[in-house]
Amino acid sequence: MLDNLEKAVKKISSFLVDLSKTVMMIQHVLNHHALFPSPFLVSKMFRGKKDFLTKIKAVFDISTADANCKNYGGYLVELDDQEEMNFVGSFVTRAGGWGSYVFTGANDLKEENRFVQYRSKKPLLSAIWASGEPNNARKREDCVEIMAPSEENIRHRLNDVECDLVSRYVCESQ
Ligand SMILES: [Ca+2]
Ligand SMILES: [Ca+2]
Repeated sequence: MLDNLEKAVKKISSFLVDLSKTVMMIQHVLNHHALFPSPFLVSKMFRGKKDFLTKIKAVFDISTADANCKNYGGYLVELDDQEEMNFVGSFVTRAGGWGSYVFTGANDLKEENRFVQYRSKKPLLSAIWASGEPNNARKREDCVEIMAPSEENIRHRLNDVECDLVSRYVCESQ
């Protein structure tokens, strides 16, 4: 009786493995099919990876955004240093993406003022904040945008902002 049950469980789990492989294959085909154009613009290579910028602006939702990145083989961008910020910033400029907020994977949703990356949970090591940031304005700023250089900040900088703003976001490939 138990033996049979064990066999049945084994059969079902191997079936599930096959099924998830099939689903992944279908997902891959759909992602690369001309009928379903990619929602992202793709950068050149940087440190062996590419960055993707969403083509359209929409209300940001960090878990949905990261899941969309995952569908295309990536995760919400983790800006580790100024050089990477400059690369992503120039890519956004070339893509004409500054008409809205441009979100990264950094956030302090779990614990106020402890900024970590969404996927890796790594703390922001060299968080390069804009002057006066992060300021958690109105006590509601738990997500992080990259900003274009300005008079105040001569290089690309980070700023904490509210999470549900109309925005674009950037993914980086695995
Ligand atoms: Ca905050
Ligand atoms: Ca802020």
